[in-house]
Amino acid sequence: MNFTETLQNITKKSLSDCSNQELYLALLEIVRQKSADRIQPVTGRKLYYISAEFLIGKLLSNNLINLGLYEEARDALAAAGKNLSDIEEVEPEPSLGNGGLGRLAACFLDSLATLSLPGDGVGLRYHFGLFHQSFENGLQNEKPDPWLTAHSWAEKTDIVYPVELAGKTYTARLYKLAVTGYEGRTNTLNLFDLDTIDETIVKEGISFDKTEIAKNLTLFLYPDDSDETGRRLRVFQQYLMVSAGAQLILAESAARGCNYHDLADYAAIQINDTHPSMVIPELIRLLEEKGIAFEEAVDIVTKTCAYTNHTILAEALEKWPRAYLDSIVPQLMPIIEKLDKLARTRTEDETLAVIDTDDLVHMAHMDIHFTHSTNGVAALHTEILKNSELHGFYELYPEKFNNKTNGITFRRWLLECDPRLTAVLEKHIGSGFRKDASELEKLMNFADDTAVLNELTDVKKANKEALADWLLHTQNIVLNTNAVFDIQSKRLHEYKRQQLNLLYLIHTYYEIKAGHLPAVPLVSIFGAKAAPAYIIAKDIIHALLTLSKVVAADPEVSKWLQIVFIENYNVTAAEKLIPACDLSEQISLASKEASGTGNMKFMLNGALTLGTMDGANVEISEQAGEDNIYIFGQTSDQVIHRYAAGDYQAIQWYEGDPNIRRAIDFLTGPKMLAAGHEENLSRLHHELIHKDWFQTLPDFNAYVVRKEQALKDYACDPMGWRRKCLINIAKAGMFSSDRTIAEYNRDIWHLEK
Ligand code: DL6
Repeated sequence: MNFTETLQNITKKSLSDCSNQELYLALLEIVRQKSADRIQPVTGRKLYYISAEFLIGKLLSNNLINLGLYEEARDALAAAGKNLSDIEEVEPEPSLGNGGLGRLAACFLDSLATLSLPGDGVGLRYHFGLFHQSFENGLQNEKPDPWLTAHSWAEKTDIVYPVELAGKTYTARLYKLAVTGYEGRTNTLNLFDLDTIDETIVKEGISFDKTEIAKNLTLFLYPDDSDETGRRLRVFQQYLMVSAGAQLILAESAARGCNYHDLADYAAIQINDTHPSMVIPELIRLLEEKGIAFEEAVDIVTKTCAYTNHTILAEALEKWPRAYLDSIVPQLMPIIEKLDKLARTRTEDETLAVIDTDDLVHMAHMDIHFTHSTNGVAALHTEILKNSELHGFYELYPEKFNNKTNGITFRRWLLECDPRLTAVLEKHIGSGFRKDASELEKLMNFADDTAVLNELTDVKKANKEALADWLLHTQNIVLNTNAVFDIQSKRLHEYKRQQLNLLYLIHTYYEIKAGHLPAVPLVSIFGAKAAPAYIIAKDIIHALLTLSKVVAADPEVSKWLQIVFIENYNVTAAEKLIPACDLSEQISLASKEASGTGNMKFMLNGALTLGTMDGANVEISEQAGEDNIYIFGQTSDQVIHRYAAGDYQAIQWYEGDPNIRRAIDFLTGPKMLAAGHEENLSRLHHELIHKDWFQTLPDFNAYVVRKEQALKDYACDPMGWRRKCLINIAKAGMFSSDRTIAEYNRDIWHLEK
C-alpha cells in the first residue's frame, strides 16, 4: 500500500476531500502504528530521565522525519492539493517546559531513541504547560495554554500508583507518549496525572485556588511561587512525580527480574536539576518497605542515581523549608534526617549539610552526597562548579564530578526547521550528517566556493522571507527583509541581559538621530516570556515594547531600525526564528549561563554569535575559531572577582559615562513616558542605576563596539560574512545531542544498544 492509500484507508475518503484536522488525525494514527513497530525489549540497564520539564514541541513533523515518512507524507498530501505545514497548524504545541532545561530533556529523549539506547522520560502531564503570552497595552498578559485534546499524543494507561500527600492518598495515573528515534528504537515519555484535575477552577488569567490539590495538582507547569501556597504546590507536584516515577521504575525493573538489591543493574536514574531530587529518599523509603536495610538502600540508590546541575544562580538551587516537607511528605522527613546525619559523618563542613541551621533542606546537597555522579552542562560551567560554587563538594568527592556539554537534536533543529539549508548541505556533503553530525565538517571544503556561499545566502534570504510571512499572518508584523536580522530569543531574565540589548537600541536611536547611520538597517527581534511574578523582567519587556513604538513612530529612525517583540515565544516560534537569523545574541553575564542551547541552534542554522565568554559560547568559539564569532565583555573570572570584592556600583558607571547615562535616562524621558507606563519605566531606570546585579553597565561599551563591527562586516563584506556562517555550520557537529548522550552513556549510564 502506498502512503496515499494508507491515509485513505484511515480517512475513508479521498485526501482532497479531507479537512486538515482529519488528515492530522490520520497521520497521527500512522505515526502511532509505525512507532509501536519499533518498540524493542530492554536488555541490561534502562535509563529513567526524571524531569519536571519536557519541552517537546509539536511532534507530527518530528515523528514523520524520525520514522522516515516525511517526504512520502509531504508528497502524498501535495498531490491531493494539501500542505503538510498547514496540517501541522492543527496540532497544539505541548509547552511542557520553561526553556533550555526542558528542551534539553526533549532533545535527549530524541537522541536516546536515535542511538537505540533504552531510555525513558518520567515527568508530569501538566494540563496547561507554560502560560500563553500576549501583550496588551505594552504589558505581558498570561493565559492558560491548553494542549490536551481528545487525540493527544500522550495515551492513557491503566497503570496507577498511590501517592501519599499531606496524609491523604491520591492516585497517579500513567500516560505514555511514544518517543521515536531517527532510524532508531521507540522509547517512552511517562507522564503522570490525577484523574480528578478540574480545569474549570482556573479563573482570571492563570490564577486558581492553589489549595485544592486533587483539582489543581497538575494544572500548570511551575505554579507561581511568589506566595507560600504556590511554593508548597511545587513540593506537592515534585513528590507526585518522583513517587509515581519511583514506583514505576521498581515495578518495571522487578518485571525484568530485579530483586531490588541489584536495582543498579536494571535502572539508571538521571535527576534533571533539583526538581526530582526527592526521588532519592523516596526510593530509599520504598526499598526499606521491601525489607532492605537503610544503609544498603542508600548504597543502591547512590549507585543508581546521577545528578545534573543546570545553574549556579542561588535562587534556582532549591532549598525547601523543613516545615513544608514535614507537612507534605512526612514519610520522607525521617529518611532525609538520616541522610543529613550520614552526610555529616563524611564532612564537618556545615555548608555541605543536607539540612542547614535554618532548617532548610538543600536538594542539590542531597543529590551530590547520595548519587554517584554530578555533572555540569558546559566545560566552563563544570569548572565554575568545581572551583567555586560547589568547591567543598568537589574536594569531598572529586571522582563524582564530570562535564557533559549540552547538545541539540539535529533532526528538529536542522532537518525539520531548516529544510532549505538541509537540501543545500545534502547536495554538497551527502546525508551522513543526519546520523553522524561530525560529517558537517565536510562543508569546510566549500569555504571558498562562491557558488556554495551564494546558495547559503539564498537560503538565508528565503528563511527571512518565510519568517516575515509567518509574522505578518500570525501577529500582523511587517518585517524589512533587506535588513540584518538580529535575534535574542530565550527566557526573560536579568542575567541573560535583554536590558543590555535594550540600552544598545536606545544608543542606536540617538546615533541615527545624530546622523550617524548604521552600516545596514537593523531588525532586532526578541522572543521571551517573563515568569509571572518577576517584576523587573516584565519591566524589561515593557521597555522594549515601548521603545519599539517610539522607533516605529519616528520615520527618520524607522528606516534604519525596527524592534519586534514577538508574542508567545515557544518551540514553534523558535523553529521559525532560528533559520532566519543573521546575528545570534548570547550576551549573558559571563559565569551565569550554565550552557545555553539556543546558541547552538543558531550556530547550526548559519547565524553568527555575538556573545560573552559564557556557558557553551566558550566551546562555540573554540569550534568556530575566534575570527568567526563576535566575543565581547568581561570574563567569568573578572565577574566572579567583582562579585567577591562586593564593590560594584552601577551608579559610578552611570555617572562616569555619558553614553550610558544618555541611554538609561531615555527610559524615563518624555518620548518613552508618552508611549509607555511611568511605573514600569521608572522602576527599571532605578534598578539599572542602583542595583544592576548582573553588571550590564561594565559591558555596555564593549558590546556596542563588537555589535557595530558585526553589522559592518555584514554590510561591507557579504562574502566574508557568509564564509564565517559556513564555518559555523561546518563546526557545529560537536553540539549534536547524540554526542552528549553518547558521553552520558559512556561515563554514567552504561546502557546496552
Ligand atoms: O542545561 C540546560 C539549560 C542551560 O542551557 C541553561 O544555560 C540553564 O540556564 C538552564 N537551567 C535552568 C535551571 N534554572 N535556572 N536558571 O533552567 O539549563
